[in-house]
Amino acid sequence: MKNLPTILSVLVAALVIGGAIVFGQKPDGSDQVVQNVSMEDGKQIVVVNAKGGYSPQITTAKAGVPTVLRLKTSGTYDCSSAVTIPSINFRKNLEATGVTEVEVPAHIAQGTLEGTCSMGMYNFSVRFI
Ligand SMILES: [Cu+2]
Repeated sequence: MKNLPTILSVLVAALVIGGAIVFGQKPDGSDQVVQNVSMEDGKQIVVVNAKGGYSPQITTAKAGVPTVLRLKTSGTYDCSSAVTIPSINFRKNLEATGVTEVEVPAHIAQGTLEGTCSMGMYNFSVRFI
């Protein structure tokens, strides 16, 4: 077991680096280091958190795939809970805490989908490439 200290130090390094990636996101969410795109039952799931703005602010996702935009709030009492996505005529006041799913059909999942708060001071975008 002479390699154990080496393995342990690699593990520690991985944890430190992993922690830096998870917590290294800039407050404005401009660095997309958090993996927020996944597949569920053949649909692409994009998670955007709404609280004091949107995070991540920019998401890159796959174009032409049926997509669900999952808007999550958690004690969100600021105006980022009032979401507008003009290109799909979506406008909703999200619950302060909850999950709202927005269907984005495959033919709409092209180019850039822009969302803003009702007053346009916060925004997020999903770039389908
Ligand atoms: Cu606002």
